[in-house]
Amino acid sequence: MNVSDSSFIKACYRRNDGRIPVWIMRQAGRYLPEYRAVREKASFLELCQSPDLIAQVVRQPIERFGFDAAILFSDILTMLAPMGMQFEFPEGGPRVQDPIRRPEDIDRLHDMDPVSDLNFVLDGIRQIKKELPDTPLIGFAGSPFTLACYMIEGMGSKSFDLARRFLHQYPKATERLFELLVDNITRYLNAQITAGAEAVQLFDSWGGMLSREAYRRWSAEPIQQIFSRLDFDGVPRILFVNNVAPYLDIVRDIDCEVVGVDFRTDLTAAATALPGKAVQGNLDPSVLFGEREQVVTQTIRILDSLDNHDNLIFNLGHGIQPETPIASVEAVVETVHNYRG
Ligand code: 1CP
Repeated sequence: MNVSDSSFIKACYRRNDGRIPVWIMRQAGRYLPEYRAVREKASFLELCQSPDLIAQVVRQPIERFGFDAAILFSDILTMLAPMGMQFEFPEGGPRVQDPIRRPEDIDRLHDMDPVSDLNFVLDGIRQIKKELPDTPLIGFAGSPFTLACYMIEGMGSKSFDLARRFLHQYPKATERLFELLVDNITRYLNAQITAGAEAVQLFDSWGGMLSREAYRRWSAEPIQQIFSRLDFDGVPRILFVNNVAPYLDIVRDIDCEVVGVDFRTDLTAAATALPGKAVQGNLDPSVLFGEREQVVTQTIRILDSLDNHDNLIFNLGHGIQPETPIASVEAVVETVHNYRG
């Protein structure tokens, strides 16, 4: 089958008349016993650098659940190392060495070349396409603001106060940092497309913490710059915003095919506010810890809430959590696939 005729790609372009496609964010990961088995033999960073292991873990959830799209296995931080910023992944999330705290800290960052610096990612993409030729493959990167959050804060945070302060303390340095991020993210995504990614998703995981004014300047504008510079003909551009509700009118004006909607946001309201775009979402990942009947009911509630299903890609409203019961994921996929077509 041609990937462009898949339900996922057709839904991205709002012309799917068959079965509703479903995939889930973080679908290759710690809730899967077969992923944990790979991780017993390789650290997370080793896994991210091995094209064979990348392809192996990308295939795992596709083979187990029959998801309609695959996502590259990597991390949003992967591209920072060749830009001059090292990091580790101890238990409990990423740790960046020497985070940016002052404008001069930006001086040691530089451009990277995806083809020479991140060839293991591009080889991973080529390997996935060899092993999964018929399943659409989503490449990805973090949004400039989300990457800046980790670069400044140095680790995950509830509110990323240091990052949000930096924007106002050092506006000129922030501009310099974001220009560097926009250029490098754009080249990275274009290299992923050239290697075989058939869709791309930007994860704006933490933009949803910004004021509307700051969101416009430091999330929406740089994202628009990236999207406008992608070689995207036939490659749908997906923007996931965690907590998109306050910014729907701003996101409406971003030129992309699909908006990923978080679980706090009403999917009907999002679909109405985003004419001409497909929507992806938005089951609360914690629902999967409930009884099967509840999982099915909540899945159907989301499906029933939309009049038009030609432009829907079913997903969770954020990443799946590590202890999630496998049976709940099966229930979601079965319910979505049996809903129509
Ligand atoms: O121990 C392990 O195996 C590592 C856990 C893990 C995994 C499986 C991390 C560390 N990253 C990943 C893979 C990953 N990360 C993928 C590919 C897998 C897939 O989707 O199937 C993707 C797309 C990401 C993207 C990512 N990394 C985001 C954006 C998505 C989101 O959840 O909002 C973010 C914010 C990160 C940073 C990160 N990397 C890892 C963790 C635990 C985190 C979050 C840290 C925090 O809470 O701030």
